Amino acid sequence: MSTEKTRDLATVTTDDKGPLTTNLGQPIDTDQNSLRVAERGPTLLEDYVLREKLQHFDHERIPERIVYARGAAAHGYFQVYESLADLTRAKVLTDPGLQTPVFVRFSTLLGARGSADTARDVRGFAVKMYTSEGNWDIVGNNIPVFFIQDAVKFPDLIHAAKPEPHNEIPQAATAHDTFYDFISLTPESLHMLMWVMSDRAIPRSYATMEGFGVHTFRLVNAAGKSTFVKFHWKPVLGVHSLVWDEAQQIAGRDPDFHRRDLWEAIEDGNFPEWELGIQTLSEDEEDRFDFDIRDATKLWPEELLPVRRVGRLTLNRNPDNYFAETEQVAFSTTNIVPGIDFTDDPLLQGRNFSYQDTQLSRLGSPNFTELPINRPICPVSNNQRDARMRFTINKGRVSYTPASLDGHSPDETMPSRKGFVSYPQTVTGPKMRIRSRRFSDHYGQARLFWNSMTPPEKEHIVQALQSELSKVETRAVRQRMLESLQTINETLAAVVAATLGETLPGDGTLPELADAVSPTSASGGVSASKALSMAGQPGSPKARKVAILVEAGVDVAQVEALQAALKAAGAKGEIIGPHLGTIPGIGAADASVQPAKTFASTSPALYDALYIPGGQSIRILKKKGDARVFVTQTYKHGKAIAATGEGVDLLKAALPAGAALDQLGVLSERDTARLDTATQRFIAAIGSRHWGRAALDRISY
Ligand code: HDE
Repeated sequence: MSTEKTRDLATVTTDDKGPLTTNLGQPIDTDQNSLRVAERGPTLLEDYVLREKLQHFDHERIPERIVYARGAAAHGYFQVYESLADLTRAKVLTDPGLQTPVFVRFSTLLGARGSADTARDVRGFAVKMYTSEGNWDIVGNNIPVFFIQDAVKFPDLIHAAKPEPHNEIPQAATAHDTFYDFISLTPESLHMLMWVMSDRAIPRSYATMEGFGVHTFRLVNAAGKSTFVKFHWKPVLGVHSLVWDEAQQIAGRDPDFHRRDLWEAIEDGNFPEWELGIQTLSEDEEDRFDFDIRDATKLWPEELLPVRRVGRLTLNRNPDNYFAETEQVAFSTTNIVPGIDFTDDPLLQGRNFSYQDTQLSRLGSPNFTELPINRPICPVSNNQRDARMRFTINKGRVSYTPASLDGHSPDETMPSRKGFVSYPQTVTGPKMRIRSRRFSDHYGQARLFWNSMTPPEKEHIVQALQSELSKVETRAVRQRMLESLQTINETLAAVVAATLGETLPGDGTLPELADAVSPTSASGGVSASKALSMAGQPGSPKARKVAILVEAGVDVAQVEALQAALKAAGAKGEIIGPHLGTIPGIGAADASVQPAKTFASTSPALYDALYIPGGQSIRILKKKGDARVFVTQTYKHGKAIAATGEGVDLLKAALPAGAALDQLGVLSERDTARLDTATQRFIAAIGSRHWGRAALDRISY
């Protein structure tokens, strides 16, 4: 007698091997044709195979996220360096021997699911840690402050920022009237606006972004002592960005730029890494600053409260299935573990309601917590039952408490005090719909951010504002925005005003951006903070991509030498030629290269640096507009360029007189005997941008 093998109820993954079946396991003869009467007759209603397949397809989409719809994610782990038991009793932060599994989803706030990765926007940085005490989510951003102070304004902010409702234009962009109408009437948003106009809003990759928990949280230790905390993720590769012109080109050339980069970095073994940082403030220091620590439009200057690096997050595995994992993952600020708690930040309080609510509408049932990507790694035990798509088969008849049947389980953790216990904060006072007076300084930290920028960073902010506000059609809104900018810095406002055809009081000469600083307030007395600037970040070649231009007659040895050196440094060279297949070169007999891309399939915007190897190829490349554009665009975007041997001729021919040569990341080495040192200098230059080159539009051709 044979018994059917008992089905493993926990099985949730499949590689779809074996015979083709229906969703209920019935083997199917074929699904290439539907069931019909004779060869040319009508299809039969009886065809359950067809109906099941179409019905499943018809329901394949779930509503995209209202915000942060466009995203990409990866698996990894988190490990704390040393026990933080003095601050918290959370196991994930107290056991250095523990590798806690994590799933991290990066996203853009505004665009729809199919929008371009490189839009100017805040990036979501949502971390789910599957700890032994339940899931802990830090649902953060790559910008440390938010647009608004109170959750009740969130729908207004998002309605104003999303495409305008009458024509759904523009997609994934803040450059339109309703956004600036709202911003110009909401001064609390100006600090975040400065960040969004800066290069932070166009990151080079997810691996080169900082992450922030934004709100002030609490850490609570075993003795019940609470310490205020801000969470930071510091990228090991440093913070790096694109430039605006480049980001816009990438949006067309490769809208998947960031998700592709994340995917490829992990497949190549270049695992993205961040250190967890904490800034802490003791309970009795709550009122130490001239701003309220519960105000999410304020950061804590690192000069006052340095960031302590306490652990490391590594992303080392791509998801197997985008929908099942990245699309169905459900984050929530309420996913916290014993040892971590909330504060009365009014934005956080509203979020604590919103996330669970949104999952019900997206995922359709409170059982979304049972989906593989959402369920915790520790046991779940309570008296909750039923609802749509229940996966767990609870045994026994007790689904209530108190109960005496079935051994009366699960037990509350109260007697042991080992479970989550809310911090017993004292709260008194009348109920009122009011904003705290300690939240009222909206300009001080916007000025702090502006003051902290280097001249090129200031220039980029100005260019972004000029570009955005030029697209605002209503003059009154543009003028109101200029008034807002004036409250941050007069020079900033004047330079933007000039592009908008407006003049501000003054003698009409445009002031120097470099000297534009403003008095700060609400910043604990700090007037400029190095931590806010992206200058001086580590510039690693790891995971960077270099374009190598070839044509027939290229010196293959030069190409191979660079490829090998790049590989050793964790970077990648991509050969770009006139066609795919084999390009004959010079060197050993049969020397040749195989391009991965052609000028038709790629663009200089997609690379971190450019290499022009020597050879007879240069004679052809010099005559090619595409090759010259590669040089000028790479130069314009501040990226490293190296030319060796005859390659120097193309470099000189393409760059106009007055362009930087042999300085600021532009390197030429005619003597091929010195290839090695040239290569090493080049590789050292590809992980950073080189500002200070004379801009092409200020050079005469
Ligand atoms: Fe969110 N936010 N948010 N948010 N948020 C969502 O939840 C919301 C806010 C953030 O990769 C939604 O599952 C309200 C701040 C990220 O899946 C929704 C308020 C910060 C993600 C929601 C805020 C964030 C979300 C939409 C004002 C930075 C994507 C889909 C009180 C600290 C997570 C979803 C992912 C997603 C509500 C403000 C970050 C609707 C009401 C501040 C990274 O629930």
